[in-house]
Amino acid sequence: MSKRRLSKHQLARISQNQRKQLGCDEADSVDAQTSLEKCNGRIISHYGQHVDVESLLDDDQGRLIRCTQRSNLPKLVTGDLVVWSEDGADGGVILALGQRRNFFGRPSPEGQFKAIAANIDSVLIVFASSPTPHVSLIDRYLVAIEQLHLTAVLVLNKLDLLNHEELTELDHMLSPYGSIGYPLYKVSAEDGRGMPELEKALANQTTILVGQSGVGKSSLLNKLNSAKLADVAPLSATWARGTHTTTTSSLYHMRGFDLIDSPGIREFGLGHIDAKQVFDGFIEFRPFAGSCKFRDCSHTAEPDCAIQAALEAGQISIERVESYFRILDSLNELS
Ligand SMILES: Nc1nc2c(ncn2[C@@H]2O[C@H](COP(=O)(O)OP(=O)(O)OP(=O)(O)O)[C@@H](O)[C@H]2O)c(=O)[nH]1
Ligand SMILES: [Mg+2]
Ligand SMILES: [Zn+2]
Repeated sequence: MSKRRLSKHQLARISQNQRKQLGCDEADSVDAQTSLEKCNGRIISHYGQHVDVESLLDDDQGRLIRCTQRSNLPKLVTGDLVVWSEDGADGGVILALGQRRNFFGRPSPEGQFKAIAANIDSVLIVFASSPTPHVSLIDRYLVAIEQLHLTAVLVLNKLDLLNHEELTELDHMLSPYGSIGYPLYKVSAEDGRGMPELEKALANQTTILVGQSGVGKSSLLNKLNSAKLADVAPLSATWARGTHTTTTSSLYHMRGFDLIDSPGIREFGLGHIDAKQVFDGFIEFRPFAGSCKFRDCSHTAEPDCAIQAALEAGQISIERVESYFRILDSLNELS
């Protein structure tokens, strides 16, 4: 945070100049997303009423400014490009939101979609042997990621904790994902195993780390950096669950890539997604879409079902088909 002390008069002048330079006068409509050339900052962290913005101005690159936002703007998230200006009191105010290339998010408990991060290239789904991984959670993430046209990468962390038998069991659980074509990295944030390969995959990208609390998202972030960046805490002894240590999504500049650490979740709802989108989210099913005898085939007991035929032919896995039906059932429970 800047400790520069400027007089109110100086700050007002700078602010006025910035607005002129950015072609953003007071009367501009800030409801619409502004073109990216006008943006002079990026949100790197979000704290309730405030956001931390890093300056993208040539003579001010990287300076952090704590900003409030104009009330007519939508909810801003980490990674958003914005137009900001000094507020006359050592902080700033966000005037406009730059066009979002994309975003990642999930529904709030009330079922409304809530963006978590914007302008990202890929989503790293992190899981580990403890807390226990669930195929249905991975598949829910994949459906949401596919629906948003983002790239998914799977990361099995805490490899150092696994004996041969446990690793074989997890390999079995993960084998369908490799066949479908999702990249999978097996790593340890503890002893560094697999980290160079993972780091290579992150080059020149902005990636968000997601997953259950306690799987080691912040530990991976720290391991990929030479100094500690984010707090890490042990799992609760009673439940072997994470303790929700990270409470806000924050963007970090790493060596040749950006990472966004996000708060761990307990479950990932798909309240914002319909049955067709669930089907499309199982990308290996897509070649068979529209090939069933009946247009409204439920892929359960109808004759000449292309999904059942693909399953019998070993083209899709039973685990994924079961997971698909479990997710559909959970949508029906919600409605
Ligand atoms: N043995 C082992 N422990 C790990 C590894 N990665 C993380 N841990 C431990 O797992 C616990 C949770 O790690 P965090 O990095 O805080 O997990 P997180 O996913 O960021 O959790 P939230 O911020 O709550 O979402 C800590 O005690 C870490 O030291 C690993 O590769 N091996
Ligand atoms: Mg964390
Ligand atoms: Zn069918």
